[in-house]
Amino acid sequence: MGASDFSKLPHIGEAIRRKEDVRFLTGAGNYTGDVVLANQAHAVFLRSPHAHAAITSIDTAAAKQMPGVVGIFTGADIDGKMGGLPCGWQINNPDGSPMKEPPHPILAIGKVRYVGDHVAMVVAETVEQARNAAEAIVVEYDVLPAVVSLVDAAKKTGPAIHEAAPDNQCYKWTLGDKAQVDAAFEKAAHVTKLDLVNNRLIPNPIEPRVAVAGYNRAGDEYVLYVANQNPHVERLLMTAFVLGLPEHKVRVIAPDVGGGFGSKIFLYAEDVALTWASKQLNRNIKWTAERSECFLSDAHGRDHVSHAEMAMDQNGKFLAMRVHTDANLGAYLSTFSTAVPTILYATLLAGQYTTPEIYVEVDAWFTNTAPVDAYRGAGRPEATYLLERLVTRCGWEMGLAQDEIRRRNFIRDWPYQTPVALQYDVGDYEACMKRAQELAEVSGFDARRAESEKNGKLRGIGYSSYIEACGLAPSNIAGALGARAGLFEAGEVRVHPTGSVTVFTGSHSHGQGHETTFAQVVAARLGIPVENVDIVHGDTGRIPFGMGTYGSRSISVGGAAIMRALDKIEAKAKKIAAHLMEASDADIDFTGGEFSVKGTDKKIPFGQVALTAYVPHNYPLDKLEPGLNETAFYDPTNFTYPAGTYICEVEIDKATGETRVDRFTAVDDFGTIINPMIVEGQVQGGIVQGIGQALLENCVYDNETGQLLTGSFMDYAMPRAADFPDFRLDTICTPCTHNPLGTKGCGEAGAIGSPPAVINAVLDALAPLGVKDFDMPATPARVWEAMQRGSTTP
Ligand code: MCN
Repeated sequence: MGASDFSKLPHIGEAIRRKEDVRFLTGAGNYTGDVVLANQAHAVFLRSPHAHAAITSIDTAAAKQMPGVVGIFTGADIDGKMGGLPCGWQINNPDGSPMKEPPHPILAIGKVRYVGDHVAMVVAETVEQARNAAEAIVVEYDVLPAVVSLVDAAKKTGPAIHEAAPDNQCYKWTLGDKAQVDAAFEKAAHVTKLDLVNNRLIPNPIEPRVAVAGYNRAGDEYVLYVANQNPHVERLLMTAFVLGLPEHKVRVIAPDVGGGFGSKIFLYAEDVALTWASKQLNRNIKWTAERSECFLSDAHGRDHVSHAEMAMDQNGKFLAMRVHTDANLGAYLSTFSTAVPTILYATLLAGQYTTPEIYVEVDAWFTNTAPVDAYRGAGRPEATYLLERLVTRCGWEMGLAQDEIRRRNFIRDWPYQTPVALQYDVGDYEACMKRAQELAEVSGFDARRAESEKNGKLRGIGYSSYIEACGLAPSNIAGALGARAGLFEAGEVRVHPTGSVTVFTGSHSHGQGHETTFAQVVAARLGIPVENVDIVHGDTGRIPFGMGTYGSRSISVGGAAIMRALDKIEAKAKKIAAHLMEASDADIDFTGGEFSVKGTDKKIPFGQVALTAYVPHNYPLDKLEPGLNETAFYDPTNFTYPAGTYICEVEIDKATGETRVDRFTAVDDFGTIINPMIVEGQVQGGIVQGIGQALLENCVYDNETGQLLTGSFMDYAMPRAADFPDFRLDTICTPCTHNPLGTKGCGEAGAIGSPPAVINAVLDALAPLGVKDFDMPATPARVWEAMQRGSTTP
């Protein structure tokens, strides 16, 4: 079935309430924290108090004698018994040499490299006993100078964090033709330059990381319950790269998960240590991160310092762009860390514009900070922030309004091959911006600004026209760009004899509502009620295979795999229907849940075919197997390219610098929409996270000691509902041309598009004071300080 026919089916585009919410809202969710295994012990991790130190000795003797202690493990106990945590993406330097890939031990061996690094694991009968014993471990450290900030790392003067990377550089990576870009700059009528920082963020999902590992001696089998976004990948990495176990001996279950935002994609040391120790101690073991451990040791996000330049002709038409970015990878390579500032970032720097030449250079550095990896948007927010700040500044310098500079450079022909490796299939950027301007009531802005002025406030308006590559998959593209695994998705559709359906998907839902939207897809195709479809996810023991959820890929890749399985179901069901109605397979139509014979009034319902599949009394069994159960894998040919224009209006208190978002408008193109209510929720959540980065959130380490200064919610400000106006949201639709649903991902758009809209608005408000530059977050203190320094900024 083609995307166009699919979009017209009942249930598609219907704002059905989330099926899963009944269980979540009535306290019936089943999270890893709810899992209690028999004979369960508890683990606590002793973490490094230093950013960089040699471990001179560890004495666990007294701790081992503490009440309730079952076992204590240090780096020495695991050394040689397992591998380190793997990195899933290979990046090469311009000369073809591979990136530096130092070992990432499960428990520190000889040295600690960030505050929070794992020094020992204590297992005891209770959490309190484990904590007491951890405090009794005596560790002697020889404290070393630390390299904390990106700026310091890039100077290459700091102490080496890893032997394998003596100058702390992991890789240099380039994209584009430097000579051609430089030549284009020579011919430019005007060059706009911009320095900017993309602030470091801490993910903070509501549910902390948590895991329960179990070992069954009878079958020499393991089970790991874990708050994770991609259980099959977790199992693959853990068994193949770290523990050397046969994959089928480990079952990974990610039950209900209370948010991840990317931070639960990765294989973490705790998951491996627990699984391994469960066999050593022949005990089931549970670990739950405390909130302060989440701050210290969940992989952080962003942390770029960049310089960007745009060359233009006299009309503001973009001729070429040049970008240099320093990216912080933290102390070790987390699972997807190396792909974030490269493939997921630089390839999006064309944005919505026809810039013919782009050259990007990325230097990636190790520092004595927590590992940095994908966080909602992963590389694409960093690209959008840079580009949309730069474009707005180009407009200001050329005397062009924010919409005009964009309009003059929008891509209008599809498919469009960018100079940075991607081919956009379809879009309508002008229509998005036009609708956003209507919804934002842009024409009334001057009057609103005058009104604000009367009240002692500055008002500014900011635009951001983002694009993202999501539906992260195409294995052929990802493989060519360095992925060490395929990025397809799998799905199984099991039609039961009574006509109800269970779907097993490799996608994982941790807040995105898959149990509803995937059921809508299946119900629409089979013409059955949505209630008759159950979605199973997050269990390697029940689902054929899966690559999990990230990069807004689930509906477009996981949903498409289910569509493929449904194609097979339909083909087989038609054979059964043909047999029942004594017609030929080719004469059978299937619409609205009924099979009919073309040109006749013969018809039978789907339920009758489902029953017959399992009661095949008069079947030609030599030609048709019983059962109606199909599995499919789907690997798309391209990414999907959602895009949109966001318009933000802020009001700034002149006396205090307090910035309030007064209006926020977002118009997105997600192609065909399965459930507009769920999509709206996704967009709202993303915008809140993006505005959080722009106004409030900032991860700060002490630059000397490497101590995390924003290690609690007292110091790390999360956005709250009261910080926001009602958002003005709408969508346009240009269906994706290459997946059978016509969908484009929506799960990250809000977080990608919103930060530059907010900061462009802040700068617009501050422009009368001469402020030209500003880095996130726009806290009152920073805005006030910018107002004081005014035109002294570069
Ligand atoms: N959808 C739709 N029509 C479309 C596109 C999507 O109805 N055209 C629906 C989908 O069926 C799905 C939801 O919207 O129910 C999101 O779909 P999609 O864009 O495919 O994104 P994923 O399901 O793959 O989710 C991943 C994305 C990412 S990468 C992050 S990070 C993120 C996000 O989703 N983390 C979240 N949203 C989150 N929401 C919650 N509550 N918690 C998180 O941790």
